[in-house]
Amino acid sequence: MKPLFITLEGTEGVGKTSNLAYIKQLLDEAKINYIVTREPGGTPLGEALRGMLLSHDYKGMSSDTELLLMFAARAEHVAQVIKPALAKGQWVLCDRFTDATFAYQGGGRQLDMQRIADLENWVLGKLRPDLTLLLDCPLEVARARADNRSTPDRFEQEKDAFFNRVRDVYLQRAKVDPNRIKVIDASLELAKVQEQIKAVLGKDL
Ligand code: Z5A
Repeated sequence: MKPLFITLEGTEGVGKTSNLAYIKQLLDEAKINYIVTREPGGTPLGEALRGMLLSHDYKGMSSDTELLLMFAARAEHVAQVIKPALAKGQWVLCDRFTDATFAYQGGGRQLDMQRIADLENWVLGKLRPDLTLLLDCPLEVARARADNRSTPDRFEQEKDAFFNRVRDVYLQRAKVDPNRIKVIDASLELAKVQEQIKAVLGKDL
């Protein structure tokens, strides 16, 4: 079977980390050989860039710089981790990928979507996720969950309007590409969210 490249997306606090553990369990049960990784990050250089991207030390970072750092981290990640894993037959489970750039830098920061698409083509070539699980829930629900956690990072301090634009772009992308992007209602209790994930992933396991 062709190894799958699966990504997990959604606004902050929507439950990606919580559900990643469940997806790993499903893949283990199906005896799939896989790696788990994340963006921004996934390589030593990518993790260093992640530190800069999330840090309040760079509060005034321009949106173009932010976009280019996301893609610099991604270029390294794709070359060093994602493509080699897929070539070895390993599935790749990635916490956020390029849909996040369209949503956060395109929607949130309102950068030109075509410019992001050009960078996507340049950095990824033909590589695209096979399946994207978009965990979606209203902002108030995700915010209430995220608010229980530690100090907000540079993105988490953005205002509601920013996150509403992020969510809108994610949902628009799912509408345009429903075969790849599966919307999961993440406002429900965890067990119900997991049922939906199993229903989607079950087809490939
Ligand atoms: N970013 C970007 O701008 N452009 C890009 O191209 C990329 C990323 C790739 C870091 O991402 C930031 O990078 C991100 C976008 C930007 N910033 N933001 N915002 P990240 O993925 O590392 O950060 P995050 O979105 O804040 O994810 P997170 O902190 O890992 O949150 P989460 O994984 O979605 O949520 P969680 O930790 O699993 O759950 C939050 C809480 O809710 C926790 O207490 C859970 O126990 C609880 N929870 C989860 N599910 C449920 C349900 N169903 N019911 C009740 N409670 C629940």
